[in-house]
Amino acid sequence: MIRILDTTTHDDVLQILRQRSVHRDDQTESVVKQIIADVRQRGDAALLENARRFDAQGLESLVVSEEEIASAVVPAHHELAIRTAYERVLGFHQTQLARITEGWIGSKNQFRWSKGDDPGIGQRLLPVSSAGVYVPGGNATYPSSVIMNAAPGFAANVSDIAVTTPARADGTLADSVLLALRTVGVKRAYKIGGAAAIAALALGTETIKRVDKIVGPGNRFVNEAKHQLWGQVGLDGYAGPSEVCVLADDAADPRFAAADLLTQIEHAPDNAGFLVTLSRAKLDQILQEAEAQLKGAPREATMRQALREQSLAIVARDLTEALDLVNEIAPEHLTLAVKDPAAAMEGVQNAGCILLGEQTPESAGDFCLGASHTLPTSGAARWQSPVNVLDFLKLQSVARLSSEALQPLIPVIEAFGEMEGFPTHGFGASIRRT
Ligand code: HSO
Ligand code: ZN
Repeated sequence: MIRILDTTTHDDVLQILRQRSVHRDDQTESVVKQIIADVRQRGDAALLENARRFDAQGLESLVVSEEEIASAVVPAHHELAIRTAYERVLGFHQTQLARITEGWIGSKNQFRWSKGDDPGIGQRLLPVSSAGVYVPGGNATYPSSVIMNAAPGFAANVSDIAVTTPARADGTLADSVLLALRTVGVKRAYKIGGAAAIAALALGTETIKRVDKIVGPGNRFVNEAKHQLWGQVGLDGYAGPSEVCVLADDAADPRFAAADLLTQIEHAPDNAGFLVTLSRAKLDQILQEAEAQLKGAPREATMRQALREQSLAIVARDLTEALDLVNEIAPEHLTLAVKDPAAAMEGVQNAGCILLGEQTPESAGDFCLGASHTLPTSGAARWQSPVNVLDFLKLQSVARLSSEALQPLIPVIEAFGEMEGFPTHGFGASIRRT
């Protein structure tokens, strides 16, 4: 059911893993190009047409009304879960902001540090004015994604956060999504999905004010739209189909390892599970257990397809080689089901979220640990971070020199002016010589 690789052919395995990359194709590219051009030209009319075609035939308005948000009702335990997750995610990112700005001057939405007399030479850190959050819809409902993308933005003190998400076929949003919007405190929300939503947030329409930064996971259309709108708006990076890599040594409990492997491929058939073990016997045990857990699961067909088409199981010779493979995979989620997970983590260079030990289920990361579940996928963990407060903040460089501080720099500026053939640059300094 899953392709099994053996690292006696180490280089071949590496070659297979290195083929992983962000998905792009010509057809998606041209469809998305048209959608963006249409939104640019016709604004709301294009959005409504798009939403009626793909999501809700009878959709009347793109706007999620205040009444809709205010009147959402969910069972008490769902409400408690949403509140718990929100508080944990907000708290996690508020702590991150406090850590980052320790020793800086200022608070809330203006921080700065400088070397020399204030302001001297230093940096300012401030939130972007507005952000847009994309929440996927389609074959699932994602209240958690409202929390995981908007709460870090509020923790960064962005005052204007807009959310877009596709409506259901009857034109409504799920109560759980509405309640998440209410809990997090989102004031602007729109019923539009896919590439059109990203175009609307980036370019603005009559109804949707454009934002400075967009975050949130999405399908290939969403990611292609982000790619094409680069330079028009700030973007978080690539967060596509979900993945998990479970690294299990011989002591790992196969029931837990199998459960974590299957969790992530429940989303869609293009999701991937990677299993790396240190022996064939452990690999077989875990796969046998996975088979048992799969049988009769509500999304069994999806999971089987993901296992067959996207997933890999690999037997490594030892932990060092296993960690090498993990770093090649650069998985979105990494479960370390090994005797000493903290020591193993020291060898992990590339992974979006590392889940240590047997009592840290992958799904805790998806829903309520505190860190955002919007993570780099498809190998982007080599360079990209999870969504976090820094996505909503920007730095400015600031400088104020005194005459004494400037004087020794004048020959430097003049010299560069000479080297680069820009005498006027040099003169800007020479004119201030005392
Ligand atoms: N696994 C997804 C997040 C998610 N799972 C939302 C369930 N709902 C990306 O980390
Ligand atoms: Zn998930």
